[in-house]
Amino acid sequence: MGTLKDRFKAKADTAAVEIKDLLKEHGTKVIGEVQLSQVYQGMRGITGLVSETSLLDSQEGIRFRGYSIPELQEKLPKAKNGSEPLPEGLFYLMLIGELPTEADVADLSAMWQRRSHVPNHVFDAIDALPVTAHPMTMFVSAIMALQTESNFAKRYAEGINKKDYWEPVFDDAMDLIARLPRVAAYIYRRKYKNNQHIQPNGLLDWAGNLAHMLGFEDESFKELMRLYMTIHADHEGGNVSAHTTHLVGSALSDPYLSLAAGMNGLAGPLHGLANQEVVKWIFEMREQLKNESPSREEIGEYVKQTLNSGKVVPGYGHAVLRKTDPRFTAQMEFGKKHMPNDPLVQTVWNIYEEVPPILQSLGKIKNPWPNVDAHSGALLVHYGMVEYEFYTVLFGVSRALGVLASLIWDRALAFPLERPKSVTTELVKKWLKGEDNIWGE
Ligand code: NMX
Ligand code: MLT
Repeated sequence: MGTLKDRFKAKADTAAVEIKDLLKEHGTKVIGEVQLSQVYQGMRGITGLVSETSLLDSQEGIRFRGYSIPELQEKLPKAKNGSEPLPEGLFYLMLIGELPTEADVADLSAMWQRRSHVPNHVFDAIDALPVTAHPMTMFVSAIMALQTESNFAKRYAEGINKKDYWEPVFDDAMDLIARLPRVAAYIYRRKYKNNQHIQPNGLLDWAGNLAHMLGFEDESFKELMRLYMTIHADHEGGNVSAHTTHLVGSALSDPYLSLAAGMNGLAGPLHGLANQEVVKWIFEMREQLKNESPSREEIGEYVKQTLNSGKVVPGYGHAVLRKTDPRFTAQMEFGKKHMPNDPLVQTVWNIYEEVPPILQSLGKIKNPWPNVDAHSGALLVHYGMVEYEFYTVLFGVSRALGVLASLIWDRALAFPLERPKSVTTELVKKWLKGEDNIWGE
């Protein structure tokens, strides 16, 4: 069967020929219309990207290479005595397009273990920041410090042939994924655990080892990390972190530069930072009400107060989804199994009852349902990880799986520099008066 790299190369070569033929025959087909408002409103609904690793349906939610989250939970290999999927398996699926065997997943775990060494200067770079710096600032700085290790940057400087770009990108992606858990755990232990670090355990799987290095030995926390790292990994290509990684990679910026850019996008409160915002918002509600278990009526009043002060309700709404996010549901199921009586988790479920009708009543919000971030923090708090500013780093470690698998595909398929056209309002006004023909009318 060959190495993972060989398997990927065979898949990519076949796909490249298929795409070439497809474009030769159908390349001039028109796939849609663009309205002026879409150009001003975040390009919603404009298809402009190809991303092979996953596809989002507004009603159904995410499918990774055709598999829904419950299907992944059923079909992907698990840890010994575990019941959640191993994220190694999801990465294999996203990269190769086929379900892995137990042996494929064990090989990937071993490969990431072998590549997991983090050079000292990366820890020095983190240490150079004040301990008060946000964990995402530390995370992005560490990824940038790791860039000294880029195979792609070295090979490009030596004059690599463009048909071989994918190969050092593959190696950089593997190295990065292997190293991120150590980096994340270092940030957590430095900032919150008095700089008391925990050495990796070479016998554990990638997510289990992350849990261990963070300092959580509870078996069900390890299971949570496996589920968490699986469900946050990818959300098709247009979300801010995936799109940014892809865009920056299209300039042939190496995977370290590209991922750091994507992670800067993930650090925004409308994207991945929403997970910290949710728990912060609930803690503030409990503080204001002096009540650990607010009633549904109290929650409703607090939601209205949030909206009246011109703020968003964190964890609710989505640019594409129009139903409850299946990633929320998967976490709710985990909560029901492992911690049904936890007061914070129950509050998250009460918020789920209370928020959608209120948002719906405003008439302008396209999706009143919860997204992935509405639930994740409460599960972490249950195990004692109360430091909510750290949560987006966990999201980032997981998101690296999807965006880096995609980046390998981008280079293997020789996708070009991304450079859409922009216009000025002045030009739009001229076009509307018939004084300019920019859109051919
Ligand atoms: N609370 C209050 N207002 C909202 C919310 C919300 N949760 N969601 C959307 N709106 C508002 C939005 O701000 C906009 O208002 P205005 O016309 O005054 O500018 C209006 O409703 C229409 O927005 P939509 O078209 O429904 O949503 P859009 O696609 O622009 O934005 C989000 C999507 C996700 C940015 C938005 O729903 C939001 O801000 N949600 C809260 C933050 C959040 O949970 N983000 C995490 C997303 C998932 N992730 O991990 O990335
Ligand atoms: C994500 O996981 O990237 C978010 O749900 C945002 C998105 O898909 O736009």
